[in-house]
Amino acid sequence: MPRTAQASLIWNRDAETMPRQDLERLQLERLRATADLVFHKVPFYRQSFDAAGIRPEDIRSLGDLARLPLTTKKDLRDNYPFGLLTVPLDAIVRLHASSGTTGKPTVGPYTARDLATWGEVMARVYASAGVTSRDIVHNAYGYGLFTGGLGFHLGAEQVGAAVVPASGGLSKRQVMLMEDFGATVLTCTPSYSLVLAETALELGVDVRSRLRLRAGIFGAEPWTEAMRQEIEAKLHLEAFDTFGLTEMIGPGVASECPRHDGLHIAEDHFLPEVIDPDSGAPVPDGEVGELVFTTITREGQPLIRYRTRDRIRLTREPCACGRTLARMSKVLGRTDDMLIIRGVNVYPFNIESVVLAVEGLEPHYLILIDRPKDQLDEIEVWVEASVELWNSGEYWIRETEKKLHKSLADALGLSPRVKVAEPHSIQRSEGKARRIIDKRELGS
Ligand code: DLL
Repeated sequence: MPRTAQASLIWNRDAETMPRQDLERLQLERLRATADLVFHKVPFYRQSFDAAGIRPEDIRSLGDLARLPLTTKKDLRDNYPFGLLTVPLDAIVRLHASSGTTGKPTVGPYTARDLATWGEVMARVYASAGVTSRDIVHNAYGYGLFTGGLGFHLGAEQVGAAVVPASGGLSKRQVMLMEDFGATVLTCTPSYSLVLAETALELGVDVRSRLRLRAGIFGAEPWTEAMRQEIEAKLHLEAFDTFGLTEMIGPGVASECPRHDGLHIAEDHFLPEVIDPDSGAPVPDGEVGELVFTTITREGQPLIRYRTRDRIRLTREPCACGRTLARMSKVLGRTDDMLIIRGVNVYPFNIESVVLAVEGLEPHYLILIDRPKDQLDEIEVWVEASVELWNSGEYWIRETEKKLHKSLADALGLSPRVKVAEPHSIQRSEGKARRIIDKRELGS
């Protein structure tokens, strides 16, 4: 059994356990103030409110939220870099950005008050994983423009923990520091946590006896329950899922409590909705749809009904932990990462669960999509063998390939090519893992 986190704490009991009625009253008040602010300060929003035929004073209930215009990533790009600010630049004290794979990055500007909000919501993330001033937090999220490093840094300081600003990379050194400093909490992407586990193994550092990790707070990329089990077993800690995006504030938007039954959304700051990505119509609680957020306390760059493209389910049932805040499911993929292979819809997220259920395989995999000239699309899944499987010889490797093929074919409804690859042959990532190579996009 992995070590478990300390008893969970509730950082801001008033906010996190507020009766729903009171919460909704607060949300409405803050929504109205935000709508008023953007309408009067941001030309883009004045135009889009006008086009939708709504004015801030028309918002009388939370139900009116659906009448407001949606904001998309394209709108952010069109107003790059500072077109959506509500304050003059001299009130901005920090600028983050997310590295778009194409074109300009998405900008995250903060006023001093926005930074204070970030510290508050990040403190909640740590507290719900049981982190206190007695902890040593090894923070291996990347420091820099990415919000992961500095966001987790800020929150650790807020709860009074000792934070080690390790950032990503130099994994051997990281293992040494975790051992020498006695880190009790690890924060990084789930894929990088596996790199650290693997590095410890290589160095002969026994995770159980020589490291003191108790909790890990992992996010910034999708990961399955099967991956959680792998990480908990390999690092001997309790793994918490944590969610956020640059456009909202960075990490701190939603995070798990020890029930691990959904991620509590800091709903007093970020108002969630779930919509049908095609029609834009609201989707009832419990059903999968696209997550949409409105910031209701941001000062520098508030966003109205921002389409995250993340697919989730929402529940507003109170949690056994005492929090009344709505919970989102793990991210089940993105509306833009669905692959269509020979007409079949394939979500990469589903591939991970299948891969990890096959014995002898490691949680390192790659999905390759190709369209050979004048032929149909092909999908190929490569997964690394464990050292034991690799050493057991050709026969067992082929048998495992057959099993993998059958499980994937059953789950996906099409017949992928599979390859059980040599240990350590798939490139590791220090931040967000890139597991899909779509050669169709590369025009080959
Ligand atoms: O990834 C912020 C963050 C840092 C979150 C550290 C958690 C921990 P961006 O780089 O703007 O911000 O990417 C945001 O990453 O829309 C999701 O698609 C994905 N994402 C973030 N957290 C999770 C998660 C940060 N826990 C985008 N599970 C989001 C799945 C996640 N996907």
